[in-house]
Amino acid sequence: MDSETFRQLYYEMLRIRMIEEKIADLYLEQEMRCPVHLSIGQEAIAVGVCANLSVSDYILSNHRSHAHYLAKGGNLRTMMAEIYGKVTGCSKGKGGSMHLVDLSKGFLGAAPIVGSTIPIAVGAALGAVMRGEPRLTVIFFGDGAMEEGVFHEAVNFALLKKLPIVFVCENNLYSVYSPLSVRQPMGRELLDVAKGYGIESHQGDGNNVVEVYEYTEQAVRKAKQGNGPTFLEFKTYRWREHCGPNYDNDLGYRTEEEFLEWKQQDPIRTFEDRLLKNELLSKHNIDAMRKKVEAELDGAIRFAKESPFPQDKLLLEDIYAI
Ligand SMILES: Cc1ncc(C[n+]2csc(CCOP(=O)(O)OP(=O)(O)O)c2C)c(N)n1
Ligand SMILES: [Mg+2]
Repeated sequence: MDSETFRQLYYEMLRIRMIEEKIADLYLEQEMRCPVHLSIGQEAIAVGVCANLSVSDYILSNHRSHAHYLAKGGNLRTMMAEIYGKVTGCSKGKGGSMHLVDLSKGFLGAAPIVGSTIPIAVGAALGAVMRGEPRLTVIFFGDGAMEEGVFHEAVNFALLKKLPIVFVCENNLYSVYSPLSVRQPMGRELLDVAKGYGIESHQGDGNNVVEVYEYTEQAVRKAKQGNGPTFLEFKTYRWREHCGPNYDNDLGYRTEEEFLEWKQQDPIRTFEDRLLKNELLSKHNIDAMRKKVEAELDGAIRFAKESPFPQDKLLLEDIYAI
């Protein structure tokens, strides 16, 4: 990996972090009226995976989709407008945070019904093969989605048809307030569940962007050579509450110690330390990057706030059910 790629990975993670922190701050104004599920703490997975994809490749996501959308090149202005419910939003203001889409960048969509986008991604991969298109599909989902039956059907079918798809499980250890220990038999890793289907599977550190990048690189190469799907499980941790801008460790479903341990493994700060130490990045570079993101964010927020709401007569147009 060259130094420019290292800097780019850092920039993409920093950008996503700053955007989501801004969303969290602005959420308190109560002008964003949709739920928001933030990926703060989980940025390395979206960035490390998407850095291997081209614009024509497809990705699909779930309720926690801002990072995926942004890492795939989705338009920030239309994302912000969507979260504000404005007609200029990427779903014309009718979807909100959990229904982002940017077809021009291969972001086919996101939906909050847990597991629902997994078979759609498999269908997208099958469609690409049937049309003879060289593109690949990545599906992002959480550990909770592996408990939906549709995950199991989808993996089996993708393997059977040798589809060019990469299954990326972001294992942040929780489904809302339920830890894996109350949802999975003791000692069984999610990786083992996937392996049971015979799909090539790997488990990596989801807070290490380079590790994520490298596992994905192999999976993408394999899929593009026509050798079928791969399952990747990346362990990580969500810093904020399941849904919303706040911290919720006081609720008692997880301990402050656990949270602080994971915070020590901040994917951005640990990578920053590494790059600074190896002189691949300077404090000056970081300041410049921050300023660039702030300017971009200011423009996107102004655009979103100044845009109109959709008119009543548009209510029943462009409505799709998946
Ligand atoms: C089919 C279905 N069941 C339950 C829910 C409620 N729900 C929304 S998000 C979520 C947790 C999903 O956990 P996971 O897949 O691990 O993603 P994470 O939120 O941890 O990123 C649940 C249970 C839902 N949206 N859809
Ligand atoms: Mg989870």
